[in-house]
Order: sequence, then structure tokens, then C-alpha cells
Amino acid sequence: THLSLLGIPLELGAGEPGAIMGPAALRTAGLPGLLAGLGHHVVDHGDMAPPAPVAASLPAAAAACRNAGGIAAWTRAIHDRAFALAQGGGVPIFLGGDHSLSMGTVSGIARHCRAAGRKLVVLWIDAHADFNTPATSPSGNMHGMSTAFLCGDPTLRPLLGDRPFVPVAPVDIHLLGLRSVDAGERQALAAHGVNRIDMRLIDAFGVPALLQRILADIDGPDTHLHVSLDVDFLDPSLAPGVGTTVPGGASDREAHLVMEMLHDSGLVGSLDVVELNPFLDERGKSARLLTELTGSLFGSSVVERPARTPHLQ
Ligand code: DIR
Ligand code: MN
Ligand code: MN
Ligand code: MN
Repeated sequence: THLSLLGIPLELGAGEPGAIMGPAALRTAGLPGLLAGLGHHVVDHGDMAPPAPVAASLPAAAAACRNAGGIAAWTRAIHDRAFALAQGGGVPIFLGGDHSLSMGTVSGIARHCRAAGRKLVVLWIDAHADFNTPATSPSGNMHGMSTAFLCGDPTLRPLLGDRPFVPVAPVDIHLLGLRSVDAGERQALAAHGVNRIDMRLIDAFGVPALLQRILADIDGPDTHLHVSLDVDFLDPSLAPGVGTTVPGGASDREAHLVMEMLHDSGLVGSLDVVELNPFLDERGKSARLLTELTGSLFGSSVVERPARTPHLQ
């Protein structure tokens, strides 16, 4: 597979600095070489440069969010790069950077999917729902608003400026790993019908049954699956390098199994790896685990296996 890496050193959406170093840490952990070693054709497009400021006319509530003007400029620039990379073929891998970058990546991918006549399904692997709006956000941090933006929240929509906006239907977003949801978010998620798999469900039923149910519903050739992986999905003992750790996260094997099943499905068309904050990490362990997980998503396995898991064919 042709893999296009793009570093997005963005931290304006997070509550504290450090995610700007995320792309460098993932490269230091060996991500490009690992993917190339799996037999993929890897092109590293380097890091995006900070975009020039834009004159964003945002609703007052959005303008009041932290760094809203900067996020608007980044969202448009990221959207343009994501759309172009997807149109060029191959699988884009976006290295963050905080989760507000997914407003740009997923909106660009959604535009590509519409152009290509394909359906988009988003798997959002995260302790959080990121479904806050400027009205519900307790923090004002825009990394907590990405999925609301993608579903077309009218207050956030102007972040994208004049770019064609292709909304993602709430029912086509699957949240996996939830264990910290704000009160306003919780109501809105239910009202919009966003699919929610919280840690309790993972405890009770395990990754295989839950993920299989999602994948089995996806109609292969006509669907592009975008995976957005937030470091805080993982338990903080395994991945301390993130500003918003929440206890009770996924184990090493649960996370690898998610990635291995996604690989076997053959459905993944693009990936975000976000929220890595190397300043908070312990000797690179979070960066290394994320690198290994990305390896599992692109075919790394302990022993030889049949090409695809039969029940997912
Ligand atoms: C919290 C934390 N729900 C907020 N959100 C995120 O500030 O909106 N942390 N995304 O990673
Ligand atoms: Mn595509
Ligand atoms: Mn997130
Ligand atoms: Mn999170």
C-alpha cells in the first residue's frame, strides 16, 4: 500500500502545550521505517508549516473559544492537504498534534469521498466524545469539539471558511473507548444518534464482538473507513504522554486487537494519530506504543496469518 505521512504540529486546540512535538516523537520512535519494513511504499511529506492567519468571521460563541482564529486557519489548511492527499490515492496517515486537527483531516477526507462516490464511516477511538460545541464546552478547548464540527454544528461550521463542507452523519460515527463525557455532550450524543461504545461495553463484551459488529455493517468497496486514534484511549499506565489522561483505559492487547482487526478488514482508508504530548511522556513509551499500534493497523503480526480473517471477508 502507498502510505502518505503528514505531520501536523498543532497544539492550539489542547488545554496545555506539548502536542506540537508529537510528529517528531512518532518519527523518533521509528514509525516511517516500521511501515516501510512491512512492505509499504511510504512517502513522508514532513510537517505542515503554521498557516498564515485568516480573517475568520466566526459566530461570537465560537470566537470565544481558545485560539479559535488559529484553529480556523489550521482547519482550512489541513482540509486542503487532506483532500489533496486522498485524491492522489493511497492512504494518508496524519501525525498530530491535538485532536482539533481532525476537523481538517476528516472534512478533507469527506470531500474526497463525495468526489469519489464513496461513503465515509469514522471510527473515533478516544476516552472522550469530542462532541462539545462552544455552547456546551466546559473548557473552551477546541480539541473537544471535533466530532460536533464534523456533524455540521452551525456554530463551528464557519471554521472551514469557503471550503466545501461535507457533513458526516452522526450515525456514521462510531466512538470507541468512552469514559469521560461531559453532561451537555452526553445529551447531544444521544439526541443525534452517534454510536457510543464505552469502556463498560468493552469490559462486558470485549473488543472482538463490538468491533466485528461495526465492521460487518460496512459495505467494503463502497466505503472508506477513517480511523482517528487519540492516545488517551489507552490506559494512562501505558501511555502517560497526553494532556487528558483518564483512568480505566484500554490495555495493550485490547488496543492491538482493535488495530489488527482493522487491518484484517481491509477497510481503512485514512488515519489520524493524535494528542501525543512528548513533554508529558515517560522516556518515549507512549510514542513507541502508538508506533507499534500503527504497525498493527498496517499489517504487523507476530506470526504468519491467512491473508484476511475469514469472517471479515
Ligand atoms: C473535555 C475534554 N471533554 C473538553 N476533551 C478532550 O474539554 O471538552 N480531551 N477531548 O482530550
Ligand atoms: Mn479513497
Ligand atoms: Mn480526542
Ligand atoms: Mn481524548
